[in-house]
Amino acid sequence: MAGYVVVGTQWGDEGKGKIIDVLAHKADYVVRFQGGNNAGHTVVVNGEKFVLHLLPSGMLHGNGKCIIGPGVVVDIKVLLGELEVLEKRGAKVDHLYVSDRAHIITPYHVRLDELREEARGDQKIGTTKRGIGPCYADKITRCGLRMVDLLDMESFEGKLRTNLEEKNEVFEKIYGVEKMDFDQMLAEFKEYSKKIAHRIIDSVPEVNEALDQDKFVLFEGAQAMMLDINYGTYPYVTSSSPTTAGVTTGVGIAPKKIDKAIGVMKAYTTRVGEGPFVTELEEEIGERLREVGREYGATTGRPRRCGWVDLVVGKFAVDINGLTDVVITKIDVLSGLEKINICVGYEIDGEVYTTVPSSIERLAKAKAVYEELPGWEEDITGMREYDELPENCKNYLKRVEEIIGCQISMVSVGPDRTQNIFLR
Ligand code: 2SA
Ligand code: GDP
Ligand code: MG
Repeated sequence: MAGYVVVGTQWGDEGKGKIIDVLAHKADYVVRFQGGNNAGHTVVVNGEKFVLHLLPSGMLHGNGKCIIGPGVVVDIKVLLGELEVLEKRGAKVDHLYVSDRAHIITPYHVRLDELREEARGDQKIGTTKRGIGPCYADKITRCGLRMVDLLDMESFEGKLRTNLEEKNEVFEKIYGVEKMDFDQMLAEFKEYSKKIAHRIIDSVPEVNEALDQDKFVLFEGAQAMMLDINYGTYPYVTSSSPTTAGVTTGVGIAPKKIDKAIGVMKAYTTRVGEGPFVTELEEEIGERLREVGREYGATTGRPRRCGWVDLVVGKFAVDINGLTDVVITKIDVLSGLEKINICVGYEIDGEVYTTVPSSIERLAKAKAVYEELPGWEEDITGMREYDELPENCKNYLKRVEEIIGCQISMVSVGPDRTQNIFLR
């Protein structure tokens, strides 16, 4: 046991939350490394549903420590709200810590996200409007506020004042909206500081030491490969690196400390937000996938766009993340379909490619090249052994494995933490 990473291989919502929860019962640490409360990770325990946004999906086990790592952006109000809700529902919450290096999402980031999206009109990204992009932008332009700043409110006050003065200029002059009030914002942060200070830690030495002692540390990815700032469908991406590479900078560990890279892949594809989606199905089957798979945003409630599984994307995710294992989820949603398509190439201007182009204009032109596989009728949600699965379901899994070139080690056949088939 050592460092395991769980990442999304498509456009998010593959069921990472469920898989992390399944693995977390043995974990000494569960650590988030990027993103923020744009994430919506669902965990179902004995029929009871929990949706976690900032809290790591290992929270519900309560044995290991859960850490919101240095690479995450934190909306403290949301974090305190989530802790309160979880505590009210009877869960343990004292094992949650936040890195002192994590950046803080402020109300002006949220407002900027909303205003920019509005201003882009039909060019909008389709963000979750949680302030994620503006917060990461301030981090990179070196004017961000970090959790450690909350431990010294005097210097925090000065930094907040400078930042808000600049943002207020933007609000007034560019967007023609009212300024935000400094005193009120500072008072809010003073309250937050009192409530959160005891959870702020320097997680870097602790996590490194845990890995050196062969403890089991689980790194939890949010969003996914195709939303990656460098390799996703730019600009229709999120503002962080949801890949295994993001773990090294987002937690402060060396690449050699990652022993397993697990990619979660939904048996079909969904996307929420704008941007090209080659295998999208707008007609009846897309609608069926959305209804049977209950494909609605776990944070915003937006209906997710649905389509066939895209193995050009799958192979890309295996390569970029160096995946050692793939977990296939929601394969139960495909039961009852007579034929199942898997996308094995993109046809662009008469040529067939098996790689993802960097240009979204070219990607938008791509037509999916499909291989058609026979479906199965059986309800597989109660199955727990590979041998019980219908032959056509096994064939689907074998074919996916062959094309992406990575072993499938687990198959999820329902939302509950017990609905799994372990292959290896
Ligand atoms: P942002 O808010 O700046 O990160 O948005 C940029 C793009 O990233 C997408 N994005 C997501 N895609 C899928 N799931 C996400 N989490 C929620 C969920 C989403 C929801 O679990 O369902 O509830 O709507 C997530 N977070 C960000 C986003 O759609 C933009 O395309
Ligand atoms: P995440 O963002 O990757 O954690 O995924 P979400 O929680 O946003 O979306 C996945 C949805 O599918 C949630 O509602 C889960 O409860 C559900 N789910 C996860 N695995 C399975 C599965 O194998 N079968 C079915 N039917 N639902 C699943
Ligand atoms: Mg989600």
